[in-house]
Amino acid sequence: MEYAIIIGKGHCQIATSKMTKRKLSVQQKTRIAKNQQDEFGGAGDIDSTDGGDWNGRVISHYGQQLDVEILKGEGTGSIIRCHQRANLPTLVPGDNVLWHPGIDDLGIIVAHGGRHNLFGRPDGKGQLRPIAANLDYVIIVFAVIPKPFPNLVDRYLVAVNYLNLEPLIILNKIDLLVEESEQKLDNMMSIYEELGYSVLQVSALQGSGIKALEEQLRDKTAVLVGQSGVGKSSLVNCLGFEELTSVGDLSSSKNKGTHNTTTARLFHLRNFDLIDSPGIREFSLSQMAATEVLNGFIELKKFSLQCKFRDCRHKSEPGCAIEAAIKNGEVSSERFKSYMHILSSMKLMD
Ligand SMILES: Nc1nc2c(ncn2[C@@H]2O[C@H](COP(=O)(O)OP(=O)(O)OP(=O)(O)O)[C@@H](O)[C@H]2O)c(=O)[nH]1
Ligand SMILES: [Mg+2]
Ligand SMILES: [Zn+2]
Repeated sequence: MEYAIIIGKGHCQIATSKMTKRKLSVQQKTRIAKNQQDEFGGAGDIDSTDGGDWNGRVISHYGQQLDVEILKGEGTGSIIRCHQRANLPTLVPGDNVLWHPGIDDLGIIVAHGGRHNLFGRPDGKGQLRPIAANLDYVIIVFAVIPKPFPNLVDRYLVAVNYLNLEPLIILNKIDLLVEESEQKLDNMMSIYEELGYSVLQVSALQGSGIKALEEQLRDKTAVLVGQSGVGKSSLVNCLGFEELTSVGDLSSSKNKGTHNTTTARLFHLRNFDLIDSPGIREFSLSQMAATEVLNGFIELKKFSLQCKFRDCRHKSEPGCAIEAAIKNGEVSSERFKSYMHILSSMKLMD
């Protein structure tokens, strides 16, 4: 099954950065754009700006067009629809840009600011398909329902580690916990906690755990990722002052998400920014090397350095430190199985 992310279904509304309903007239947009151009002396043919002199931030990308928040001058805080110059890379929420007016009432993005980092997923050719940029955290969300898959969390952790990003793991919908699921999920959470990851349990519906999440996110920018239906958009609504985005019901037959969110979007919330993203079916790590997968399993990596043979495959070879660590309880056998599962799905195992 392929990882599914659908980009394209957009709306053409100009809204303020807080996503209230303030609309700009075409004349206002043109005037703002003209002033922006004067301020930057016409952007010419620049395609990358590292000096911090950008005047916009990408909020969302819809097919050929982008919503850009105006960061300087008249209209600051409003959002203008823009095209981007063809020579620029794919731009995503969180990207800083330099834009100026086009011939119609749309802006043109002529340059992008250097990125501190980028989260994305590998496409079929092993290229990173970007989702969000300039992040402090990647928030990996899973829920009591739909059924959580620890292997999916592990795949995200591998990707996050590979991209040098900071993960935050969230279990949502704890209001739906019953004794059996509670035991199972407690075990799962404690594995990640013991590895040193930040793990939070919340209910976007009832608000429990939300204060701790807010504390963790203060002054940060984070992207929400995870299966469809786990409550990413619900978390955005719960952490904002008003309903900012739509949520979708789970399918009644299978209790799975219905891929409600179709494009990533940045929201300014209380004192932090959250980027909502479309839910996924499967996170493929195609084309990643076996060592890069191992690096993302931090405890396995650590013990692998102590294996007797440098090329140990951790499959009953003599002196395998991972096997020993599983036996004496220092490494969770679930995590090891998950690692092997990823390798076999990537056909990296013989
Ligand atoms: N009981 C309960 N339901 C929740 C909670 N959070 C979200 N939901 C419900 O879960 C369903 C899916 O929520 P969404 O916020 O649309 O999920 P999503 O992760 O954004 O899904 P996609 O946009 O499809 O990726 C909705 O019916 C929400 O009302 C929660 O804390 N508790
Ligand atoms: Mg959503
Ligand atoms: Zn070994």
